[in-house]
Amino acid sequence: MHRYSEPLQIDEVNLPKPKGEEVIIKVGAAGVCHSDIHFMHGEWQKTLPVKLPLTVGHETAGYVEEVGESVKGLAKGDVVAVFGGWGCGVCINCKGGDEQLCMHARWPGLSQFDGGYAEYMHIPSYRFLIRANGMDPKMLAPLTDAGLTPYRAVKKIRRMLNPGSYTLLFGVGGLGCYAIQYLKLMSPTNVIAVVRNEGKARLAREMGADHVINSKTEDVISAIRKITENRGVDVSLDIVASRDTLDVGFASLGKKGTLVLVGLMGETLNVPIMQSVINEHKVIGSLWGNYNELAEVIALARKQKLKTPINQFNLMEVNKATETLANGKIDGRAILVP
Ligand code: FEH
Ligand code: ZN
Ligand code: ZN
Repeated sequence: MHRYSEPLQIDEVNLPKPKGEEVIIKVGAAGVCHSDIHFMHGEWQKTLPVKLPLTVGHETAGYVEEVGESVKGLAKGDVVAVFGGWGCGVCINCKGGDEQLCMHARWPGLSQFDGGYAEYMHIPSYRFLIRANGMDPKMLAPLTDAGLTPYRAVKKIRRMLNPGSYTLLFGVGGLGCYAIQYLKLMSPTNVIAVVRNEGKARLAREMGADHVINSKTEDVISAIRKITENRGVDVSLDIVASRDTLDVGFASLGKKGTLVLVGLMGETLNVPIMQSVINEHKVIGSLWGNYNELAEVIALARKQKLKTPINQFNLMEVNKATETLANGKIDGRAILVP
């Protein structure tokens, strides 16, 4: 990435020799995330200031290529998932196990560290890798972000759910496909997925949604009222978080309902004070996931419990992949394979 809002360039760049805890991996697959699109368009220059050029990509898996002399437990050829929440290891959040919330976060592909849109990737420490021999990097890479992010969010709210509860989901893209599966695997809730076209409706049903509402052909709020017999939903899990999904999601919350913010499309949330106080609403932000949660997601996938709908592009087609995603034409998760 040389300049914001311009196509990415394919460059030959130097690869450092790994020393100490460092590892070089051969990239097997790199997922393409909506956050990459926001980032590449310069929408986050203030929040995530970086010096360009930079290699993008924070959702990577591959094979150990070369290790530094202090690396433990990894050997050339091992299949590894890259935990992308690279933290300092010593701040209160890192020590608390939530490295993705590090006070000095150094996320690959979103900070001064080059990411996975490449043939090889330099990992500053083997502590950021999870060995997953026997798994295919093409299925593993999406788990490190699209799979991990909704997993953390569902873990935050699953104890609020019971067999009669309803969970509203906005966004049946890469993350939403996993969100539906986790909600059905980890809770007894009824999932209502809101989609914008028949392709996503089919995908939502395939992933296990109990109800699907097409916002292009139905009034979402009245459809939710009908499904929940006017009780409203217990949770609105918003993987999009745009102005209209937030407004509809909030309007659909029942008594003691919880809005979970995961998506980054919008900028602000309008909270109707009276409605939120008398109904005791909660709003929870959820960011990415931590190292242990990624290990749990990989364990789930290893037991073949997760479907991973992927769209494979060759690394050289990176601009076609990012454009297809930006135009909303990817069902599931797009991955780049060198
Ligand atoms: C990227 C940048 C900022 C916030 C969140 C993200 C996610 O895509 C990481 O999963
Ligand atoms: Zn992401
Ligand atoms: Zn830290």
